[in-house]
Amino acid sequence: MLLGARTLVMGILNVTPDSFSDGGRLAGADAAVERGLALFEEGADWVDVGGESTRPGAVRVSEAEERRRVVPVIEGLRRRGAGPISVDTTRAAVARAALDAGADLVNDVSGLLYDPAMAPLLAERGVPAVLMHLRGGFGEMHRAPAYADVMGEVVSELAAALACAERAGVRRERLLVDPGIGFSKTPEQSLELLRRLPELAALERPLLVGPSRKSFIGRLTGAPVERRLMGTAAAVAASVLLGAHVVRVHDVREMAEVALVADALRGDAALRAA
Ligand code: PMM
Repeated sequence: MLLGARTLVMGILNVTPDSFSDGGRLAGADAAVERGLALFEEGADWVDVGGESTRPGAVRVSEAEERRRVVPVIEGLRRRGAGPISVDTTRAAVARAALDAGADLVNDVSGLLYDPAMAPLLAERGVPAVLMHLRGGFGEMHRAPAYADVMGEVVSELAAALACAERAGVRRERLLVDPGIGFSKTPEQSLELLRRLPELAALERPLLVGPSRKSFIGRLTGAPVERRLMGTAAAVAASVLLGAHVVRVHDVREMAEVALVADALRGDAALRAA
């Protein structure tokens, strides 16, 4: 995957009962595969498959259930020749099963915090991974702790996650970082992170940003989650202009256009180092 030539669009494929609730499990997996193929058609450079909701108030699913949700979908997408695919999980066993099923990379929203087996797995398999910033355990990730300097602390905690990965034998070149918009941050803190995105360049890793439909947009516009397209477009444009290499979005067709225009406005797309 070429990082740096232009901003990549990561399409979100949430395989949770509330996303594909019609029919039984197989019908659900088939529908999810079709949706994933549609995301690629719409212009996704890669698709992120997740089997555990991290929305506020979500309860943990069992490891077996999470695996049962994502593996058939990844296998199905692979059978149809689609990729690259990431698995959105904090559990090493789920990541391993997803990689065995054909996933190319791992997206860990806990930045290696939740499962001590994740870093060794990434080292063993030699796959790229996204390390996202959050604080607190699964039930606490949407509580905003006190930060004296939110971006300063996100940078130093992501630096610690990168160091943890390297100690386990993961090559730094394989890692991307993500400030975790909306995760253990207030809407104001999410906005501050977006505004101060260039500071993450200090980590010298490609930057992934996930503002899509998040509550900081709702707080500003008053729009419910299904009407946050334009707010998302503004946040995606700003992210690209401020240095994102990848944007994680639900509305792929629209945000691919936003990213294209923002890339052209920035004008240095071809020159950016990954
Ligand atoms: N946000 C969500 C889930 N996974 N992964 C990364 N790397 N960055 C994010 O911002 C992120 C994520 C929650 O959003 P969703 O429930 O709308 O998918």
